Amino acid sequence: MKKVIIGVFILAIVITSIFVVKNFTGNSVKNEDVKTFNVKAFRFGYSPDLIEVNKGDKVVIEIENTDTLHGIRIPDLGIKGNEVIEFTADKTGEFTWYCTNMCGEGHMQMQGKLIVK
Ligand SMILES: [Cu+2]
Repeated sequence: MKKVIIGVFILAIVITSIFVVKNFTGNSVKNEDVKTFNVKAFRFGYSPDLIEVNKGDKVVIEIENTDTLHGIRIPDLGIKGNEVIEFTADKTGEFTWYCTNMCGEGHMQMQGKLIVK
């Protein structure tokens, strides 16, 4: 019986420690540089169609589909989304983005550019 009580006690300490470590890590993530952009998507383009961030930035792009569903996909980074994309810019370069959803005859020409410096 004593062993069971000690076991439960140790388990409680371990679980508490995990929560403390998790919260600590969560707080440090909030201190990172988060860059949020609002991009309007329309037939057949984006506004803005050029976004610049720094390497290491956490990037959030909110996509405002103004007429029909468009979205953004950045094949070189393996990212896509219809309403929002979130990622950490861990690679420098210029990355072209495209429309995610077939939206009409100009769909293939819809693009924008992400520059990571
Ligand atoms: Cu499209």
